[in-house]
Amino acid sequence: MNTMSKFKDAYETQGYVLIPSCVSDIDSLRAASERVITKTRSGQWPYRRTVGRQFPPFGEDESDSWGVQHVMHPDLEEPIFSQWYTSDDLIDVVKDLLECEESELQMELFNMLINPESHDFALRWHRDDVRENASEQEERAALDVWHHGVQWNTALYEDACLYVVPGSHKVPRTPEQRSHSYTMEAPKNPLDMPGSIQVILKPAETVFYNSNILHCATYSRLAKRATLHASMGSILGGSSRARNVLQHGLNWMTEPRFGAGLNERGRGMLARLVKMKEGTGDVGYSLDG
Ligand SMILES: O=C(O)CCC(=O)C(=O)O
Ligand SMILES: [Fe+2]
Repeated sequence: MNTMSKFKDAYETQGYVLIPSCVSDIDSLRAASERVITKTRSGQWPYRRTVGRQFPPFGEDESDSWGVQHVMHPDLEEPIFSQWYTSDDLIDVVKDLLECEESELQMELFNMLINPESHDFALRWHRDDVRENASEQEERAALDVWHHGVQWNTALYEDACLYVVPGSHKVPRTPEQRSHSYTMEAPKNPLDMPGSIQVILKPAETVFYNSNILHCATYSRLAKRATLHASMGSILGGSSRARNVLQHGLNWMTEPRFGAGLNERGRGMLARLVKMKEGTGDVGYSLDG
């Protein structure tokens, strides 16, 4: 079995896979990240994830941030992010994991997850697009559908924030797992969840995952985090990606100046996203809180 088919096998059976080599220029990505983090923490960049809100829509009041939204936005003037998002380093992996052609890939989210500065924070156990109060039947129906998107975290510094339950992307929760994920509260100890593991990424490592894997995360104000957090989908899923992606507010991507700054591959991927967006009404939000 070649390396990529081993990765793909792990991704399919476990719902996640660690890949060491999707970043060739970590220094430039780190430098751009530092500039963007500074803008976010100083209030110059309004699109951020605020402490106290786990899922979109994120509030504006809290001053502490645990994420920077829309790092490819032209107002940030950091073209390295879209260059990397459309690079062979990533596209080759994503195509294989999604089992699609490059001409079917659609541009989606690209955010960054950072440590809050003055509060510890955490996300409860969840699947990104299935509510915690879904019945076993509803959960099974949602998980049985082939997932036409992949999400990833690429660590620019060591990152031990994320926890997952391997294999849970395909099966409903056991009653015990349900009791740990029915609450809106973040867990005191994530490893109390039956079957859970902590995902530890070394700098430049990436975890690709099915965002409907059962997962949670904890954020310490004392552990530096700058982790690129992105997703890509394939058009084969029709509008099945719409809510997951569009709830983050992507109107800025339809401005001509964004497309003008992309390479040809990026413009094709963007055009496919815009087409999906045009065919979709109000998507609402996947999760509360
Ligand atoms: O912090 C992380 O790595 C996970 C974030 C997450 O699960 C989410 O934004 O839904
Ligand atoms: Fe999530």
